[in-house]
Amino acid sequence: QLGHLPEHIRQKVHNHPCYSEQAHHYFARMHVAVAPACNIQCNYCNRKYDCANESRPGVVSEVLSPDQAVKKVMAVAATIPQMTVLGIAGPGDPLANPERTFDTFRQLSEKAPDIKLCVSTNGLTLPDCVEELAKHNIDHVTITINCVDPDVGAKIYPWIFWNNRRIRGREAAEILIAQQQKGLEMLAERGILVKVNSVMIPGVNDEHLAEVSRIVKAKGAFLHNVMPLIAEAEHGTYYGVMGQRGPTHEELQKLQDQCAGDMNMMRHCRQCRADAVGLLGEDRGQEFTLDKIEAMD
Ligand code: CLF
Ligand code: SF4
Repeated sequence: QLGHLPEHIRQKVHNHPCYSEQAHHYFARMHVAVAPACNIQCNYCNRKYDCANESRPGVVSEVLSPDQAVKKVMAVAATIPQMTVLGIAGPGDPLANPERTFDTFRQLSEKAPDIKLCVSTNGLTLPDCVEELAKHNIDHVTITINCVDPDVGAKIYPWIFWNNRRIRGREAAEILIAQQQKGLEMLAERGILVKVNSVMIPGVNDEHLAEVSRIVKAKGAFLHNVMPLIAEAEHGTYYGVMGQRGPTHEELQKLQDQCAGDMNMMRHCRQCRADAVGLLGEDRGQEFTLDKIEAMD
């Protein structure tokens, strides 16, 4: 599966469980939930739970300080040798909490230089963070891009918080889309691998995502991950006042197949929690709660 990739890219993905389908059978990732705040509102997010752009919604992760997070990573690394990747994916937006996120990355790049660092973002402040991401040798960035058309975006994002004020409607979507696309171009230019996550929302962006896929590919994204909206009361998610449903398995697969003609598609995403630990689909987080880590000292 990886044979066709140039050697320098193969090196970056061969042990990353999300970027290589093959790797996910053997290598594990962990997330640390150091990023509570968010700078946008997605209609499908009710804020009480983990960021639904990347993490499994409907669960609440225990927020850690950067110091606690580093302690946890060191404890997990000592217990699970297959753990190759540390990701920050919530519970809010990692780049809306830059001090906490970059303090964690800085400490880890010093204490555990062999662990790959990974981050997932809605992209609003991404262009301002590219320099800093490159400084910490971050090779893998996920941007959640649900649209490239502000009219579609206005149905997904009621507002963004931008330059100290709240901006609503089409204007908000326009700014968010421009920032996401600029961030993607800047990362691609530096050779940082970009995965694009899109949340498929039937009746809102389902017919638009094939175009999103073409555009992000043209701008140098490495991988596209179309994820289903999980719109169930028990997951704490909802779709505004529209009562939007999630796609069926068949609808999701059809769209993934449609995009696959143009783009590498990720099909093994498990929509993990913001504090997930272990192989994809496995969650060993309960073995590494803070009280247990403190007790390991
Ligand atoms: Fe985490 Fe995301 Fe990095 Fe992977 S998860 S920050 S790229 S290390 Fe992976 Fe989980 Fe899907 Fe995310 S299976 S939700 S794609
Ligand atoms: Fe919620 Fe994530 Fe959207 Fe922020 S980016 S509103 S945390 S789903």
